[in-house]
Amino acid sequence: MAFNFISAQEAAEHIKNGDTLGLSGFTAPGNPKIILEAVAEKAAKEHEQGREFKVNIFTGASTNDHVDGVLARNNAINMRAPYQNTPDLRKRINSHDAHYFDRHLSEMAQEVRYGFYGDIDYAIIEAADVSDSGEILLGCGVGNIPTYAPMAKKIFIELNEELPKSLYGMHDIYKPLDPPRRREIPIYAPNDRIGAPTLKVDPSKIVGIVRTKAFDGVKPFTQPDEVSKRIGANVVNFLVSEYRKGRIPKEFLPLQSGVGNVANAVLNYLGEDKELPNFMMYTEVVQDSVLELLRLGKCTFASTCSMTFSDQVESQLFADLDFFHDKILLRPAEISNNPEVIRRLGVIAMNTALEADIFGNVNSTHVLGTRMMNGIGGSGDFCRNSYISIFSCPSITKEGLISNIVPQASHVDHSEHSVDILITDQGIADLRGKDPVQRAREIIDNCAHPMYRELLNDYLKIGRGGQTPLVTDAAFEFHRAFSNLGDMQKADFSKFA
Ligand code: 0RQ
Repeated sequence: MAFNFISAQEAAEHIKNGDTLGLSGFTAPGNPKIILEAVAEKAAKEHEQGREFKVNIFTGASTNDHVDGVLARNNAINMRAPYQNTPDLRKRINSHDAHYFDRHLSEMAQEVRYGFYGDIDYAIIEAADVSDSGEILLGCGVGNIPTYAPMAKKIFIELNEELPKSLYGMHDIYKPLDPPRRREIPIYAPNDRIGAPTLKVDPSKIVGIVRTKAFDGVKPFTQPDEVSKRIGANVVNFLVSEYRKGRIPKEFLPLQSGVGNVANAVLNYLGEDKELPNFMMYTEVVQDSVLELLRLGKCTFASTCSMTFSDQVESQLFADLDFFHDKILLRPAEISNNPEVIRRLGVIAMNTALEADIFGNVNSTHVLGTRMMNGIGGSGDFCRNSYISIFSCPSITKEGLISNIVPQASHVDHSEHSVDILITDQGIADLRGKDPVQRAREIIDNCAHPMYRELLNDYLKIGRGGQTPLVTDAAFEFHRAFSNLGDMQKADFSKFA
């Protein structure tokens, strides 16, 4: 079939106010890069004319400035799911200009298929290659496109000439059957391949192909700071101690690691450790440190939804693709984050918290309980179903004006029932097998910053009984002190005694 090669502006002309767009990719990689910029330009022109223009955007996870950034600056997003991390969109979400619903990443595709969120008008897909019969070789992130593309009424492709065609074979495209006919997902080891190397779409739905040469634009990591290093060392010490006690099998277990500097620091420390055996990853994103671990053989295989490498590290990958080709497999989000598979494989989950409370509840999403930061992402998929669930965060933020350990989390994403281990720069709290008061002592003694320990103990002392000694009027005293006085150290529990 002969396809139409068109410009991004021509593609944008098709897209109307209120359309729902399903995009390929997961974090920056695999996202379309130029059509959404043209849609944002169109929105700006429509707004100048006094006309409404907003679209609904469904993705695999966060995107990049080419998508969420530019659309948000032009106030062109109505509904958005399931995850984002762009400052401009964050502002729109918190002012209700954009209606964001934050979903577990493993669930988004099936919920779209179940019809919960309406139709998909256009799928927009970044591709390394496309055949006449509609076989699409995807880029470095998959996300939910195996669901969005077949459901979409029409498809645009961004053919990215920077993506090597030798990516062929690194994708594993598989879509589960829906209830009541769903069968098991037949992954019994992280490197089991169950699907196809390409995404097959109906070629007659492809309205046009836009050529691009854009990189993902992922920034390299800065050197980990002292706090990240201490957290990283504590995570590795914990894993070594569990391994020595025989609580992790001899051949080790697959690891999942969230995003960010702390996660990168943890993986760097794992690379240096001589005691732990080589390991595999069953995760949703691999960052720069993982490429080095694969090169060294410390990590022997990574199943992921996205290769979230900085542009520099991505170039190294492409230059040495023969070596890495059989060591990384890119899967759809509902498979990379699949609860059934995570539970079966015994994945050790390592994610980051914004704050945790003394009873073990974790807030990953809402600053001071109200302002959306990013979203739950895959942290819930992994934490709830993992073999061991580890959350880490610094003990204090903003030079100590904020304690990341609080009497009561101001928003709960991961409850005390799903959080096994809490780690800060101060140390490790093992919450397994402990009741709420025992957990509180463990967290205050081992994870809270010394400058906040007394205040947290003051809160425990005013408890009026019950298994969880929550004091309703005092539970948010830390947050009140920060909001009203700019410093959680100004919390005062004497008035509640
Ligand atoms: O603010 O930007 O003004 O400096 O929050 O904090 O310490 O840089 O944290 O970048 O590692 O992100 C939980 C958000 C952590 C992330 C979260 C302020 C702090 C700073 C950021 P500034 P840090 P990180 C895999 C799994 C959920 C999704 C997930 C996340 C800013 O890890 O989105 O896990 N997780 N996905 O100063 C007020 C507090 C604060 C606070 C930090 N207690 N109160 N502000 N900050 N703690 C990936 C995917 O799912 C795709």
